[in-house]
Amino acid sequence: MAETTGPTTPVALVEEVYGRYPERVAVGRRRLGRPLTYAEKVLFAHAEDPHTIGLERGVDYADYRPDRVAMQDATAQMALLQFMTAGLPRVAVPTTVHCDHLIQARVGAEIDLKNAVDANSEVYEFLRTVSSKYGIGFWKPGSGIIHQVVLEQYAFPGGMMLGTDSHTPNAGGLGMVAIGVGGADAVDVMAGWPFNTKVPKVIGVHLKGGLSGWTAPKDVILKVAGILTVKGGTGAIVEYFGPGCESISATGKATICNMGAEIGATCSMFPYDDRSAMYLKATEREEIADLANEYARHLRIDPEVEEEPERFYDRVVEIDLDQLEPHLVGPHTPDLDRPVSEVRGAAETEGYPPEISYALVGSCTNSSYEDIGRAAHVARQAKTAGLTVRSPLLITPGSEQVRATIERDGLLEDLEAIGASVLANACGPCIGQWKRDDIEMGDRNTIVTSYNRNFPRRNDGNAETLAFIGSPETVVGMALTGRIDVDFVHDGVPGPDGEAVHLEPPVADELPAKGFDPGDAGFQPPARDSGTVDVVVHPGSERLELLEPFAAWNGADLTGLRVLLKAVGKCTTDHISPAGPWLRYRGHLTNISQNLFTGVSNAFADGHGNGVDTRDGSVKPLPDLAREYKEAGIEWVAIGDENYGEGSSREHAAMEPRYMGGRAIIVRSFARIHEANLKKQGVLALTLADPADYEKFRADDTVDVVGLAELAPGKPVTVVAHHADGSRDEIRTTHTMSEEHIEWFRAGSALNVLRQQS
Ligand code: MIC
Ligand code: SF4
Repeated sequence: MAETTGPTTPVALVEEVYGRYPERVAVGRRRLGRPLTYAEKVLFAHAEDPHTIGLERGVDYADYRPDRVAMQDATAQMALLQFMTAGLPRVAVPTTVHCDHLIQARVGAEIDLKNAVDANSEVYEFLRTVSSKYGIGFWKPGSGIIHQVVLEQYAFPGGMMLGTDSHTPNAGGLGMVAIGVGGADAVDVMAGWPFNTKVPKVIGVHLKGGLSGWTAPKDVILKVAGILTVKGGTGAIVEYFGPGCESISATGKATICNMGAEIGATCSMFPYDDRSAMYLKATEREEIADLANEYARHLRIDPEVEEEPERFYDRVVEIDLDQLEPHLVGPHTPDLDRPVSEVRGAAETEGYPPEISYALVGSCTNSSYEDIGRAAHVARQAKTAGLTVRSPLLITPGSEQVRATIERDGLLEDLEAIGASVLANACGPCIGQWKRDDIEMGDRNTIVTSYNRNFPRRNDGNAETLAFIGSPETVVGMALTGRIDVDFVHDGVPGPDGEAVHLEPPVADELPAKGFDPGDAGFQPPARDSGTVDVVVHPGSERLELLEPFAAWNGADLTGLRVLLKAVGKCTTDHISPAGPWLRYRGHLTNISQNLFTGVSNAFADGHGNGVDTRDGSVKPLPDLAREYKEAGIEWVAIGDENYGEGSSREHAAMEPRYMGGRAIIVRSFARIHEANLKKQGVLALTLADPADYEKFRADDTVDVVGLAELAPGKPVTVVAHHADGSRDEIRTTHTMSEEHIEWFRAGSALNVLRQQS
């Protein structure tokens, strides 16, 4: 049991983990009869039992023991409300909470932070006390974005962690298996249970050559996203290898791993190298670097794998960094990739508004010292040439440590000198926490960001905002031209006198020469005596609500279910349970359920978020329809398309349907975290055996899900759609439920099982 959770990973923990490597890696090699990828070594080192753990990648389920758990404020509320009901005294593994998602960008860092503290005081107080009581470390608002803080303080090569945020894989930049999960998965581990998941496949990305010029780490992942697409990484760990790795800083590697979430990967990771050691030293973890050096041969792939990658990876992708150009992806999806040099043509053909209304640098994926340094180098050159930004430029530093350091080193000043504004150390516009006054809802406009997501409505709630993603230096270059149809890399930036100004490729220190300035760090350790801490959830609160258990399965087949909706095309968690203003209700299931499916395009009703009440044919907002069905005791299913639930780890997207009477979600394919979240909440997550059967569901069907008494791993489930004209279709679906997952369905949710057993 964890003593207590501190502000950094104790060396003893790392030592204990490394101590297991030699024997466990040997067991892995022996059992598999072959050399190992790096991901496999980390997984064997964290297996519940390396001698019996399932071996078949993409097939077997396995139990792992992660070293730590991290949660951000928007997901921690629901996770901790669940943990509280388990009746346990303390968390069983080191765990931290980070306050970053609830800060709205409006005026600038200081005022925005103060406003957030006022506006969210009830939630912050809940998170602070609940953390203190259960042995969890608490990072207060303003301390930074979870993934940056984790990289700076907690990540270590060869470790394994879970985080209730899909960009948790950021820590893969330091060689960690860091997996984004829903709150219920985190609750298991905090409760002392293993993390159960399918043994991941392993995709190898072979990096040849080296990064240089305008090409940044971001461009590597934008390219990979273009190759693998938003579902190409599903069920797989993406492991980078080859000589190109050493040309990328640790924080650059983290950028690449962070955005691996956008291709659906379980996580991404880089091998341990000198750049990792440098980063560990710069962040005052020299002892961990020394230990990692001692175990270095385990913290990378076996040499045989490097020689013949095709034999050992499920798929190999090759990227020649010498040839890689700066890229820009979007709009609306992170896998629509183009070199910056081709954006002009695309803007003309596709009719994207060429003027950039805003340029934004930062977010958990691109806000390191090096990122800001490269952006600042571009800014300095621009200033010398007499340029200022032609589009407003907003900067969000990733952590208080980065902010204090870039301020001390004058980098913020460089950016401000060309007209940039600095926002609080938080997610801000990346998660729709952005109050823009320059446009009306519905105005079509273009923004460029160095963020990781660009789904419609994501940043400002406006479906007509087209968001493009590039590296920080690309975003600053574009802010200078103010247009996406100017190739600033090759053609330069129009200068004050009309002559083109040619900017030199950015150069910056990857780590601060004078060391990091911690700033006002903001860590609060948990109480030693939890008995002294009261956790208050006010009964009438609109922000927090204690959870009632979902009802257990009554043993009968599900019959007469209505089809609440049939989602057409992309249906991300931002469509199912949008963020932005709704982040306010992340601790209140009843209130947040009023956003259910509001972003979805439904085959049966026009616009977004509408559905047909099959009782009288009227069209109404989906949350209202779901609530009316619930009140009338009518249960329902939702039908989805490919990669349903892509995006966030927010389990609200699974809890809300469950709470509102949804019993099954039937789709062409699922995104990993969302499928796991549905199963945890006792919702049947069913995949159409024949994707064409999607067409068979009609608005006025009633649906049965039959044979549930014989529900078994690997056994298809029959869904019967009864059409209004009296005809019917029997549709075969598959599922990924193990015995344990079936138990959750029967009990009503995984939490109900935990409650019974604890
Ligand atoms: C996101 O980037 O979408 C978020 C907001 O960080 C989410 C978590 C959440 O919805 O709270 C994620 O990526 O998991
Ligand atoms: Fe925050 Fe955006 Fe990163 Fe999500 S992707 S953790 S919202 S900065």
